[in-house]
Amino acid sequence: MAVIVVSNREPYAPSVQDGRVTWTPSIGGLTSALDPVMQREGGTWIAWGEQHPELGHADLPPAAPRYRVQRLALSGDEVQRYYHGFSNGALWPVSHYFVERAQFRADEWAAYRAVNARFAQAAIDAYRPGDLLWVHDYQLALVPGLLRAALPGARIGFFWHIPWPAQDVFRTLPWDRELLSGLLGADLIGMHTAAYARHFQDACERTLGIETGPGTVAVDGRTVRIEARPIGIDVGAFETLAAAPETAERAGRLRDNLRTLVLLAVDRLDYTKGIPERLDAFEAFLDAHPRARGRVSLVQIAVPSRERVEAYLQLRQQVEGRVGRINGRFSRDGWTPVHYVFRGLDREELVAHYRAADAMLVTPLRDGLNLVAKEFAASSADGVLLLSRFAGAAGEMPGAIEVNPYDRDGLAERLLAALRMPLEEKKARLDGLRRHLRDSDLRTWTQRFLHDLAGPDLLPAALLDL
Ligand code: ADQ
Repeated sequence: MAVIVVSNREPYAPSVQDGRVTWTPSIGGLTSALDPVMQREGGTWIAWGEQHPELGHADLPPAAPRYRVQRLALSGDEVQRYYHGFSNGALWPVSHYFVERAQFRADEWAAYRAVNARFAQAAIDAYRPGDLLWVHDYQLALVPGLLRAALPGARIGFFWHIPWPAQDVFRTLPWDRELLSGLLGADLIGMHTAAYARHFQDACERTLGIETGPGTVAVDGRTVRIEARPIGIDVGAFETLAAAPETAERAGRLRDNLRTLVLLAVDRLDYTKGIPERLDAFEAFLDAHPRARGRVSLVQIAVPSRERVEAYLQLRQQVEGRVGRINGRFSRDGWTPVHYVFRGLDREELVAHYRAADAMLVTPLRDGLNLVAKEFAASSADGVLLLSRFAGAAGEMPGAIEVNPYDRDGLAERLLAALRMPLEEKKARLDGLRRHLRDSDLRTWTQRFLHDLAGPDLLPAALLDL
């Protein structure tokens, strides 16, 4: 028995120099969650080979291969319509409640269907009876249905990493029935929160007219389970890195350079993350509290994302415009209020930033979960987490200060409260957050999902002691 993972993004990305190929782990939650399982279990990971698609497959990890990555080469047209088009131009905005940004185009929907069929076929080719199939995320919603049609007895799991919106928003999608039916090919569907799972069941009842029970949907004589299973992080890895002397040194250097209290924000540059709104709140804070000028700085790290989509180009201009305006208005005596970094950081640098921050601003307008909030809580020694009530993680993290990203002045006041919080309270809040993070660690999350998908009889022994 083996595990077959199907995801849009691949776990390692290749680079080629002088004819030699180097594979580097991809940044993000999915690789760190699933790579250890694949290394234990062996199997196949099917993904889009974005860079060097001519490398059709790879046995990974490079030093001691344990599983195969089957890389699909997508044509420029497929990437444009399936990925930038339907996935990121329709399904992403609707799922995050940005209906007015969504564009519904029949040709993009057709490409989405065709590419989903290609992913499904690759999984069917790799499948051997008894294997577990685990499909990920909104780019591949039709894959479970296609797998079910070809492999009626297979065990198929699906995890949806972004919000599932309320039914009145979901039904703006012209192809709502097809998407739901596709997902219902799975045996077990995981979402980050109970509210998303409820919305999904609502959609099954109201769009498809299907009967649902507590956490279940009955379809074609099968029972599909819908469950809230918020993803965890590798708490141990973050704690170890956070405690390393080199990290303390780096964090110290960052603080020495800034010589102020440090507010930190780390996001993909995405309109769902509330970056312009956060900058506006910081400006309101500086306007309202002249004594903070020269004493507080905001470090905004933004990873470039989806740069071929027009909305993301506009967002970049909005963000850079605001950074320029705030710095133009307030900089003085060698103090710059906003430090803007437009690139990804490696793990060591990232944790040093978490360590250096007095307060972390995680203020998305909408977010499936938000891993940055968890990573900060695992890494910080005495910082405060401000967390948007619209992030899926908010329900799990009562030790954070809850904020409303739409309330500029309210957010500005919360910033002040965070910076004034007594040390004992900060530590007590972080302790509470860490206890929760350890109980719902990434490995537990992965293990439980596969355990419940396989059922006790089929469960491979190696999964028990991951
Ligand atoms: P994302 O929208 O990408 O994920 P998030 O959950 O915050 O959002 O994960 C981002 C990851 O990238 C984190 O591990 C973070 O450390 C890393 N990252 C972000 N900025 C970085 C930077 N500048 N440099 C280096 N690393 C950076 C989607 C959903 C989320 C959901 C996850 C997991 O949108 O809601 O939490 O999947 O399911």
